[in-house]
Amino acid sequence: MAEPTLFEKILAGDIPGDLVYEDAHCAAFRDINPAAPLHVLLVPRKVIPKLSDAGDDDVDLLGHLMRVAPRIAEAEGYGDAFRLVVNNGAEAGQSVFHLHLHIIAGRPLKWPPG
Ligand code: IU
Repeated sequence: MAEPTLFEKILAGDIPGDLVYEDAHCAAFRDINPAAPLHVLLVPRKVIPKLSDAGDDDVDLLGHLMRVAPRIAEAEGYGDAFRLVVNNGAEAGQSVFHLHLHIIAGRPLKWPPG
């Protein structure tokens, strides 16, 4: 068995996390180092290290995440303006290798991102 990822431990309650959403397929918790007034990480329970590792079998799961993310933003009061970010790979800024969507909102968001 592989060592559980940090996010598996948070989802399992083994490490404290501020959960805002959970269902059978994914869960979301507040980022420990928020980049905006709303900064939630939406994480599939299935460990896919990064988006480019997802396979055709994961299409339903990925679609589910894209359906859940706006609902979380809405529930948090930011349904009209939020940003989703997936960092894929260390050079793109990924530091935790368990696929996650950043849901960011609550301040003006510049384009292009840095
Ligand atoms: P990244 O896309 O892999 O870089 O995002 C990882 C995020 O996980 C990052 O925004 C961290 O602040 C966040 N995080 C966390 O919420 N709790 C933790 O214990 C650790 C990182 I370590």
